[in-house]
Amino acid sequence: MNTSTILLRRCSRISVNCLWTFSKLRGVRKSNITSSRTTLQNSATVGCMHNVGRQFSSVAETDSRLPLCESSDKDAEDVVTKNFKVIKNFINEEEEKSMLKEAETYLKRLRYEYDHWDNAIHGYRETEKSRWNDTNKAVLQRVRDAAFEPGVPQLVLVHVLDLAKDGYIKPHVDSVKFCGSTVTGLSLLSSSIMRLANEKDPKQWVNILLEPRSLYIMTGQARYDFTHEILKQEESIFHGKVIPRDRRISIMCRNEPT
Ligand SMILES: O=C(O)CCC(=O)C(=O)O
Repeated sequence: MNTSTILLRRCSRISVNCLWTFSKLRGVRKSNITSSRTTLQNSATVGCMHNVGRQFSSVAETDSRLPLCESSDKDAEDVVTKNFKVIKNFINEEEEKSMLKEAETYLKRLRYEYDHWDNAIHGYRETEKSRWNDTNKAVLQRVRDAAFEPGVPQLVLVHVLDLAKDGYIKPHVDSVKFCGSTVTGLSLLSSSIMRLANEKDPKQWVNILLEPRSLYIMTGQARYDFTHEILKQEESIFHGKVIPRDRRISIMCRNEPT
């Protein structure tokens, strides 16, 4: 798969005019993408806080859960907590460095792109990789084992997306033509906030804090019925606190479309 397939995945169900270059991934990139195994340790299945009119009320929190998300309302939160999982510290710092090093060998040859044709991502460069060194292969296998049930056909290529400090991803749903029910991603380098919003009613939203070295697993309704985006620096506020954005690299695996 080359750059053209990534873009097509990203083309929005809504914005139909996808060029046949570089973007199958992001199916619905709307202007204005899990089956989760619960047995993994250190997994913080989003414990959420409603944020209505800046009155925070704690919901579904237990001592072992961190408030990794905030939401507009309970309905949105219910859907997302069932279909979106964050596993903190899925990889250690050494593994992070190793993934970065290998991704960087290719990324450094690319320029960050702005004003992209589909207006979907701002300030990014990306690639898809099938060959990884043995250390990183083992990490990716752990990712796949955590996200996909045994036997689920998966896309062989791993998507590497490098967002600059001022980069951001607009709301979209990954194309159902090019991507199956589950999207899983390792976040490297910088924290960021992923916002999921109900496609039919964007007032229903959930913000999820993605910390470096964490893994998210998005599936089902969160993948199909909610758009996802990575908030830009100016909007990167979580529970009233600024989450500084810096360069962020995500390493994503997906399953094949059904
Ligand atoms: O960077 C991420 O974690 C999400 C990327 C994304 O939304 C996409 O490639 O469609």
